[in-house]
Amino acid sequence: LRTEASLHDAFKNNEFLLHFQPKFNIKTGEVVACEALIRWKKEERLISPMAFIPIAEETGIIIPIGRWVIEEACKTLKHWQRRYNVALPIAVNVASQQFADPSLVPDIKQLALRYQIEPHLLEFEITETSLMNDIELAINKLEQLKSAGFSIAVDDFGIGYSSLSYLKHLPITTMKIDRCFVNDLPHESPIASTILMLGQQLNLHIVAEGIENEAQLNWLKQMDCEIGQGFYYSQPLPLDEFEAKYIAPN
Ligand code: G
Ligand code: G
Ligand code: MN
Ligand code: NA
Repeated sequence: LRTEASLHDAFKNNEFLLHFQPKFNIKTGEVVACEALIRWKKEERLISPMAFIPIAEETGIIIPIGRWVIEEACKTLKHWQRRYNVALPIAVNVASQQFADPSLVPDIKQLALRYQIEPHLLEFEITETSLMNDIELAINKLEQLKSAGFSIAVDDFGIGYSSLSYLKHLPITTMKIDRCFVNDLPHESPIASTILMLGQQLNLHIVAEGIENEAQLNWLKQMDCEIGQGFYYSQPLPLDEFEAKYIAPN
């Protein structure tokens, strides 16, 4: 039962973990970053965030869980640096309610300081809808994060209700094209190509998410889309598998 009480227990009992999905430079095929994705390990079974993040948001427990995700990402960055001398950026997802929390920015700065993380190695993925809830507040928070050196991606771009006129005022570094538009490629391409052009004009890094086949990848490559992520490249992987494949391959 995924109630608030069971989420509290899961948190207390350390039942959450992160999987990592690589992001690739589409042109060169190199791994350039990764996204951390939370999982709940309950009696040897992995529960998808789709089954508990909405409840965590409703009940507010998303705040400590989200903070745990950021701290875990910091620990992982530190571990990669110390053990392998590798600096691969990690992106974490920030829920709407977490983004609205006044302690988010100070918490992030404190964690980065405590773990001595170069801020550009941490990226925050925030959905278009969270940003548009309160645009003035969003601009203010993003400015604090960006001036401290963190990277910011608009997640699931194109499916929210973002007003294009505000986009240029948002201090973001990256735009992630929602996977539903990638899914339509290569035959149905007007939205993907429009988002790509928009991102290129705004000088943003662009990530196409949800790449599942070669035809989609080829279309994106031909359109000079910079970064790709999806099952065609790799599923999200447990830390040890991710490290063996992408951090310290031999
Ligand atoms: O990992 P998966 O593809 O099953 O994720 C499903 C959804 O859960 C996605 O929308 C993803 O953004 C979200 N999600 C995954 N990990 C986190 C997390 O740590 N925090 C938040 N807020 N959402 C997450
Ligand atoms: O919303 P967000 O972009 O954070 O979504 C991350 C989710 O997308 C994770 O649940 C991850 O498992 C999923 N995902 C990653 N690559 C693919 C893909 O190629 N196809 C589909 N359908 N989902 C994907
Ligand atoms: Mn994401
Ligand atoms: Na997304």
